[in-house]
Amino acid sequence: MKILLFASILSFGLVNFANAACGGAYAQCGGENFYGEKCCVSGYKCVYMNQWYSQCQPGASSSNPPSNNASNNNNNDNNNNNNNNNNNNNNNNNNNNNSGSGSTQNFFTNQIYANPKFIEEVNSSIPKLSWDLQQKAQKVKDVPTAVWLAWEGAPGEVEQHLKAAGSKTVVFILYMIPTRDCNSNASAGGAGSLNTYKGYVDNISRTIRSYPNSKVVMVLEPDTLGNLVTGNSANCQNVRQLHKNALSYAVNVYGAMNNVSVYLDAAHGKWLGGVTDKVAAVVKEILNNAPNGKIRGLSTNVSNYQPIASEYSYHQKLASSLSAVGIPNMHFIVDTGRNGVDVSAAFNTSETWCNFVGTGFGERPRGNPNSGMPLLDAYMWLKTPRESDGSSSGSRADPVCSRSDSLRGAPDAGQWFHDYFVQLLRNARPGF
Ligand SMILES: *[C@@H]1O[C@H](CO)[C@@H](O)[C@H](O)[C@H]1NC(C)=O
Ligand SMILES: *[C@@H]1O[C@H](CO)[C@@H](O)[C@H](O)[C@H]1NC(C)=O
Ligand SMILES: *[C@@H]1O[C@H](CO)[C@@H](O)[C@H](O)[C@H]1NC(C)=O
Ligand SMILES: *[C@@H]1O[C@H](CO)[C@@H](O)[C@H](O)[C@H]1NC(C)=O
Ligand SMILES: *[C@@H]1O[C@H](CO)[C@@H](O)[C@H](O)[C@H]1NC(C)=O
Ligand SMILES: *[C@@H]1O[C@H](CO)[C@@H](O)[C@H](O)[C@H]1NC(C)=O
Ligand SMILES: *[C@@H]1O[C@H](CO)[C@@H](O)[C@H](O)[C@H]1NC(C)=O
Ligand SMILES: CC(=O)N[C@H]1CO[C@H](CO)[C@@H](O)[C@@H]1O
Repeated sequence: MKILLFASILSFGLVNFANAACGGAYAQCGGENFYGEKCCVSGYKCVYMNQWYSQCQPGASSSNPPSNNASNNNNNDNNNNNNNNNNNNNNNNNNNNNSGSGSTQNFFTNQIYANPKFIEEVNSSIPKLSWDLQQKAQKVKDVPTAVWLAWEGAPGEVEQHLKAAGSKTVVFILYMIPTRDCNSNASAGGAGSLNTYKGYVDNISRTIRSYPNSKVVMVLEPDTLGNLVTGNSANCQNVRQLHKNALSYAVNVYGAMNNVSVYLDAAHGKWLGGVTDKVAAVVKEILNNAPNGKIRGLSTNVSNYQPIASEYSYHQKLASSLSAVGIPNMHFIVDTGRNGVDVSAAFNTSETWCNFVGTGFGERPRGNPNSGMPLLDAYMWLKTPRESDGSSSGSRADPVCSRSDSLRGAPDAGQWFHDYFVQLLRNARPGF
């Protein structure tokens, strides 16, 4: 791990220094704690994005570093630093809502790219199955699943997916925020620092820009919004500002791109359904600090098991809380990878999340799946089913994974879990 991390820092260095003194396309050129060159190569100008970041964007070059209090941003000041639930229903300030320049299209109505890694994993399970299940598993290989960008080498994998996808929509899930999963241990990790995280975000955006005909959905940071709203552990409390800054940064970059539709992950209804006003306040804060970026909406139920109807009522509540703070027209995507069987009645606590027993594959991914649920952009298999949520043994053991409602024998989070795949396949609704 250490060696890989070092290698990735080194290659950022090379990218930056290869262009001599001034920043190249979309490089950072200013912001608090930025000590690099505050100028851009010819053909680019240094554009102020927020207090932490200015970026070299196409345009007449300028030798002046951007001011840290650019006039188009100073209306944000009094909103950023108070958390006193002020209601902004009458706020007409265009910088204070979801007003960046990026895409707000529903890219799920396009054909969706199937991640070859999932196909390989299914392939690896097929020889161990009965003939009957083998036939079903062959069909599972056609189902599109999201591509997780969740380790230090992941930015380097983006290009191969964009190339392979052609005109299909690629769904990425960025899961690299520093001190990820602050409330538990199973998925702990993420970028080593906010600056490293920004480097990942920039690197990925640079690659996407070099495929201008691609269509990309970017789901940002499962669990983070949930932990920002309800994470009471000291671990989570200590990183609240860091997490908000990281999300703002990512929204500001991806949410300004034409061919990227951004969804912030909003956990699931059982977790946040009772506090949608608090979720909306945090989303507003994040968007306020991302003046160039806009989001298409929010994703929910990633890696969880809530039934669609109950998630949809969460979507409706969340949409109206967001509207009330000046963020209208939000859309939603829901993870249906593992919700074929409604196991919610069997949940003893809302903390259940690990390799739950009795589940099955759910609805197949598609855009505008239900005319009765107009806020819903898509069903999507976001969590790669059936990769483990976590394990009950080893150095990353999590107590939740040893509960009697978690399937035995799980490997560490993210590893292929054959027995769970078999369970999902047997219990799939609709069946294969
Ligand atoms: C940055 O992006 C390039 C592709 O543009 C990739 O080859 C490289 O590995 C990436 N570096 C890191 C540290 O992610
Ligand atoms: C901030 O803006 C004011 C007014 O435009 C200007 O006088 C001041 O120098 C600026 N401060 C910085 C740090 O750029
Ligand atoms: C999966 O297996 C099939 C048949 O064995 C093979 O043709 C295909 O290339 C494999 N796909 C991947 C992604 O490994
Ligand atoms: C995570 O691991 C640390 C160190 O082993 C332990 O102190 C802590 O209680 C664990 N947290 C959870 C939520 O399991
Ligand atoms: C921002 O929100 C206000 C009302 O809250 C609305 O009038 C305005 O059109 C919005 N701006 C954009 C660009 O969506
Ligand atoms: C959420 O996930 C669970 C389990 O994967 C599934 O049963 C449920 O239907 C999903 N909810 C929605 C709205 O898709
Ligand atoms: C959940 O609660 C039921 C009844 O209260 C109990 O029988 C069951 O063992 C519990 N399951 C777990 C995993 O704790
Ligand atoms: C679907 C879509 O929005 N495509 C756009 C991708 O970006 C290029 C250039 O940035 C535009 O020309 C496309 O219209």
